[in-house]
Amino acid sequence: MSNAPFDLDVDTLGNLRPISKVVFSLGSNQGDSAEILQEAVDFLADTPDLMLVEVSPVYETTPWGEVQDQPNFLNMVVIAESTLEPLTLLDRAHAIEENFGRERTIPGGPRTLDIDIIMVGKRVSEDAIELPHPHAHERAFVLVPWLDVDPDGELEGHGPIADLVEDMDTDGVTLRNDIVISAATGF
Ligand code: PH2
Ligand code: MG
Ligand code: MG
Repeated sequence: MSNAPFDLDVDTLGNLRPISKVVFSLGSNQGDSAEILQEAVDFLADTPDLMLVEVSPVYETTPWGEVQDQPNFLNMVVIAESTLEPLTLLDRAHAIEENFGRERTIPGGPRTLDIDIIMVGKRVSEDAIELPHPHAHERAFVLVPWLDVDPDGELEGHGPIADLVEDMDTDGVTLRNDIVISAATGF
């Protein structure tokens, strides 16, 4: 995917807001995770002023971080174009999580659905959301599926995804091509 249209991260068209490339990471390790991911993608696709561009394959991934004693996750990445502000995108992500009964008990613990905003164009740290996501560059479960659908992609502040993946341990990240998530991409 070329980065060309997303370089237009300025308001050149009067009242129209700039279109940004948005990268979401989705994860689930509770409930029917494959079904939850499909429905989450549908909810993202139904969001006004947000158009899906790419939906990655699904990976089964071993738990990353402090909480190791929990089931494997299913993870995937969705790339979109949007004129929405990062905090509006975050509100929408939280609303979709809540629809699946997401509970915020153990940080980094098991969840029915997690939607993380990895990047919004070239935007950096906003009030209530750190951009790009502070851990994205070190998480194979984010970068491996992202690379699949955006081989020329770059993580703002960290460089090409391909280089980051090449230098990282991807052992715990396994393609699940038996799970197919579909999306009307609009293209
Ligand atoms: N999410 C976390 C913590 N650890 N590990 C994997 N494999 N996948 C996740 O989505 C994940 C995690 C916190 O959001
Ligand atoms: Mg997360
Ligand atoms: Mg989250």
